[in-house]
Amino acid sequence: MTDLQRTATSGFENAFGSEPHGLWTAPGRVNIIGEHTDYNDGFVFPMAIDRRTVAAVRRRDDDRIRVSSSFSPEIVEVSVRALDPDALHGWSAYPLGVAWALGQFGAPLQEVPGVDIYIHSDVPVGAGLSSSAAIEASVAVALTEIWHLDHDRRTLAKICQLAENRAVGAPTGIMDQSASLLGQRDCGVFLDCRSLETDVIPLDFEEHDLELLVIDTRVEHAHVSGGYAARRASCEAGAAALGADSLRDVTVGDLDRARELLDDETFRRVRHVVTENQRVLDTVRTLREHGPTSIGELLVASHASMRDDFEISVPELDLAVETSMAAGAIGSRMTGGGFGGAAIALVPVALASSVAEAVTAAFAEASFTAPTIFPVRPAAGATRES
Ligand code: GAF
Repeated sequence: MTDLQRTATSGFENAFGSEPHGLWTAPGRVNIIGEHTDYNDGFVFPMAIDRRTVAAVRRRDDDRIRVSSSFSPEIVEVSVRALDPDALHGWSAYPLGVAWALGQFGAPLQEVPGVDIYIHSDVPVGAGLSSSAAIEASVAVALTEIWHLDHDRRTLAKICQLAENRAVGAPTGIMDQSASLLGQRDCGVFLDCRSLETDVIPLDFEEHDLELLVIDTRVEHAHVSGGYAARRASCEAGAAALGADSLRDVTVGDLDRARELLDDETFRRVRHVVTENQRVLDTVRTLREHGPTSIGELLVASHASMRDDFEISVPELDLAVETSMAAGAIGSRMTGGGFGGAAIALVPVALASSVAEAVTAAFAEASFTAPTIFPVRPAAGATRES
């Protein structure tokens, strides 16, 4: 048993006074490339990371569902029969939202037994590494098993997304939940967010003497309000003005026409999504043909597009990218929804410490909060551990 699993087990015992029946875990993710393309029916290429959330769960004999966690000692209790997405608040909206959303996809909530759930995680919260999707996915796989449901992973991703959209109130796409549920060790998940077809692509960083660093700027972000929803609205307005169902149907060749039809800001939002979709396809092709050392320019171009056209970067993220590139990274970009959170830097192993030192020094020089920098590996998706 890992330390994480041991802590989750003892946390469960302290909160509920008995042993869990099982431990289910799900990873956070970094997105290699394809940002704000998921809710535009586009392409994304994330990977699950070796930071995980544990859901320790025990089936009950009544209809109660109780949740507690290591980041909030309160126990929230409701009846499974009375789950209501409008009545859920705070962190418990994630696990309870998943239970509710399973009901929307056919789980007989009037009959299933209650459960006690304790959540413990080493996915940093607010860093843009999908700590929320990791909670959702760990609870989704646990309840699927305990309630004898029969959903495949793609359906579970939709269920988790529904929980996030409806119970938490964040208008996110399906990328994070898909990465957490479909990730595989040493691979990235290439996902077509329209068809939900996936292809698992090897990310053999080690073989190429590469390491993927996460640079957590510690500028916290949230997607329930503000910029994320505004960007989504701009994309929808842009697609409508161009007569397209979604920006997936707009190509690089349509951009001249888009420039004439749209106001400057909407045009730049559209151009980011359209060119980002193309960069995802180019990244996957380049990886297949030439391996990970060749994707750096695409990562940097993606960051520039988010900084200049989509305007979701912050000075800390720009500094992390610029400094890591100057210190020898092969590629670097902000990852996730933006407005804070983390950047990734793909670096030769031999330069990993000097890149990290250079970024830390540059942050100190700029009087920014010290970043947290750590390597991540492509990891397996949600699973039962014991
Ligand atoms: C967040 C969202 F949750 C994802 O759905 C995705 O839109 C991402 O931001 C941006 O690519 O992580």
